Amino acid sequence: MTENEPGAASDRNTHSENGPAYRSGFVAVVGRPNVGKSTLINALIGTHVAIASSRPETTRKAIRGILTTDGAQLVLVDTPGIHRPRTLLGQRLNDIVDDSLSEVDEIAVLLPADQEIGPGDRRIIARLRSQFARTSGDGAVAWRIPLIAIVTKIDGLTREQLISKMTQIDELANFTEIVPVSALTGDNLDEVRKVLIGHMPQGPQMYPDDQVSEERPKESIAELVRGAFLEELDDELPHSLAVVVDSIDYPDAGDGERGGTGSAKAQVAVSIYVERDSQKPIIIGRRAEHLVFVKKKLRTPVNRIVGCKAHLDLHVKVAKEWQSDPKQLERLGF
Ligand SMILES: Nc1nc2c(ncn2[C@@H]2O[C@H](COP(=O)(O)OP(=O)(O)OP(=O)(O)O)[C@@H](O)[C@H]2O)c(=O)[nH]1
Ligand SMILES: [Mg+2]
Repeated sequence: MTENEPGAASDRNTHSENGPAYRSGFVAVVGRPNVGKSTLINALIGTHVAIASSRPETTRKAIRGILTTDGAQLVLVDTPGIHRPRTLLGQRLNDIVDDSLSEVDEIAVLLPADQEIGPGDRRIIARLRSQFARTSGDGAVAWRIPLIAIVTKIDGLTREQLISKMTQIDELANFTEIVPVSALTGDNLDEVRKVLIGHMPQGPQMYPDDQVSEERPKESIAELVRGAFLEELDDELPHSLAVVVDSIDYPDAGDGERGGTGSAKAQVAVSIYVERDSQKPIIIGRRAEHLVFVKKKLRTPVNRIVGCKAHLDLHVKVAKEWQSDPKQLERLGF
């Protein structure tokens, strides 16, 4: 049997003596702002790894969520929504998407069922074409890695509407596969997992079974705090927020044992930056009500991340016009 004999290579790639081989790799999850990327990743993994909100441009970093099944491990890379940037921050966010596309095994393009396909979607496809399309000798265009279209938010659509949507998406590009889903109701989530795993190359398990994210404690807590404020504040202000966890001070081993129940707490120092002085009181709220709400809401998840009881110390600060200032952006981690 030669290397080139039909079937030989593919058999070796997908099966071992003990059944199907383990598959693993990276999936970039891309799409316009607000199409449901972060919500879908949380639903696929079954736990909260990325913040999601009704406001566009919620995600600002390539958060890596880890989905582990019996036969595969996928690293789902959440990305900021691709959009026309209005600020330096916007440009940086688009750059983050470019970076996260550079070394992936598969791309999931999300298109929302409740909106028409628009110029934003076409721009994204054009960009992916320039980077990932390959024209073969006979002029046919193929993708260098699988490009899966995921039709999100299908709850609320009739069957006819969904079929028509799938047809339009099929005409948008020659996707490797198109799969509809509702992250809200869980409808077809299993199929999305199956499709994404099915197109992964063979590879080893990279993370322990119970690890759901690659974020470090400081990063996870900063995102949780920003997410809680996004939820609590109902105007344009959330866009002006940047959150940095400056330090986590763990109690000494001796302190934790005092009284037998671990009365000493870890101290988590958090800076919340706004763009202007006038925004500070809005973030803090009357009688500090927003700070109190956020601390209360995050008590349990922060304790879990830190690994013991923790006290969140929230400081609201001003970083003048940070979204357009290269120095400030760098300081804030962009
Ligand atoms: N009806 C419905 N709403 C959804 C679904 N998935 C997400 N949403 C809502 O869509 C909004 C945006 O969700 P996100 O997951 O934050 O979207 P995103 O694409 O990550 O947004 P950016 O990070 O800003 O690019 C939120 O209000 C979600 O609740 C779904 O399956 N059905
Ligand atoms: Mg997001």
